[in-house]
Amino acid sequence: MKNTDTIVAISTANGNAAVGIIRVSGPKTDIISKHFFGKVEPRYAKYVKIKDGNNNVIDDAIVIRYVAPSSYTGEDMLEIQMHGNPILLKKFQDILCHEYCRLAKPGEFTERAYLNNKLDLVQAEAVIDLINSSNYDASLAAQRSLQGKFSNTLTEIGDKILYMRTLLESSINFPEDEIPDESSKKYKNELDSLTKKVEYVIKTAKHGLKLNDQTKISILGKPNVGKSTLSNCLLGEQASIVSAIPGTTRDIVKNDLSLGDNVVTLFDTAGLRKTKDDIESKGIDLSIKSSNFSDLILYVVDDEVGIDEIDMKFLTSNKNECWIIINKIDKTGKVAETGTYKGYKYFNLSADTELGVELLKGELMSIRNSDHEKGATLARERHVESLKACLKNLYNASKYNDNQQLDLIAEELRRSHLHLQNILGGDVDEELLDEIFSNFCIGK
Ligand SMILES: Nc1nc2c(ncn2[C@@H]2O[C@H](COP(=O)(O)OP(=O)(O)OP(=O)(O)O)[C@@H](O)[C@H]2O)c(=O)[nH]1
Ligand SMILES: [Mg+2]
Repeated sequence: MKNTDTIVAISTANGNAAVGIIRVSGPKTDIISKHFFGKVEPRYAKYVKIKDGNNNVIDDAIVIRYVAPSSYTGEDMLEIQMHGNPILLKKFQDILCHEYCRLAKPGEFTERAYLNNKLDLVQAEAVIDLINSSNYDASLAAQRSLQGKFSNTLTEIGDKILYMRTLLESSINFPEDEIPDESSKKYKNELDSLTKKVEYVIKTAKHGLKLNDQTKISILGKPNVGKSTLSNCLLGEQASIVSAIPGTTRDIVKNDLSLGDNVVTLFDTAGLRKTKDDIESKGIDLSIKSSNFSDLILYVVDDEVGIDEIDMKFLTSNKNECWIIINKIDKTGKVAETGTYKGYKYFNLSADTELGVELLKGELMSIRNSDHEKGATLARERHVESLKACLKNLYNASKYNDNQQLDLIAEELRRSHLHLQNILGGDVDEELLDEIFSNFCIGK
């Protein structure tokens, strides 16, 4: 697709910084380059002076010229690296807009890259996911999608479907060459392997959907066991009030906790007990709610009291992962250690003296690592929906294969292929494209 407009945008974040970058893309790039910077060799950094209409030097800058199709957008492009002052950047952008360009819409550079076949739609989505990823693992997963890992998987499945369609076409056109039972068996094997593959991709895509969610960790337990002391200790600040009076924490205290490369949300909650106090009881309701939406519960007990039936009842009734924190070992003299108790990971520690807390932190840091090892890719709801639709067609195809209705199998396969193509951007409508690219920042 040819774009007649030349677009410009400040691609760096707003604010004062060492460097600020203006990007230009489109057919007038060459004219702009010659007019403002003289001869610029493609892909060489050239030091230039930028002037306004009155010949005042606005800034000195580095300019890089890219020639179509070897650029991000696939068009002629310029990247002008100025000093990172928004006033200077805006001034030069205005000068360019006055005669040569219009301001780019959000994501328009990437949209042009997509329209010029530099990226498929999954990769374009991965660009924004990479920029917005909320943790390191999510950024790695987005990068894998950007490199084409997810797209390649979809293309491989699509190729297999196409191969099956050609087999079917020949069976339909030359039925005399076929032995019905044998071909039905052959198609069954192909369809089974395709269905398994798509089921697996849906599973990993659903997993990828969650990667961008910040992990939620709640600290729960009876009153006075040291939940707030543990929360403060992990955060390294006095975020919650600590006191020897049971029932101190009434509300949920929510904070961001940095764990290595990741940030998780930590919730300190009201101690669980039966109470007639209306406010405390509302707080306890919130504690229970937080235990339901958390990815991990740190269930704290006081080592002087030990784990009783009420604690076990909470642990066994909870469907989310729970680790038991046996706190206050400075009083009981136990050693700091971790192990398993009745199937639950436990940690002996003292939140007050911080004995054993490093051990817990170390384990908390590794809670996302499994995603990283699996080589996960980021996914979106629309991917999962299309994959499910593709799977439904494959199930239907298997059903028709049982009755040897070859033309109906072929039709189901055609539809399943379309759903896969839509994920990659095959036949998507403009509304969807607008929705995807409008979530980008300007200049990307
Ligand atoms: N000796 C010792 N005391 C602790 C430890 N952790 C907490 N405490 C004390 O236990 C008391 C209760 O601590 P909190 O952190 O307020 O307990 P909590 O579980 O948040 O209590 P509620 O908010 O009332 O549910 C305070 O006096 C703390 O100083 C510990 O590891 N060792
Ligand atoms: Mg508390």
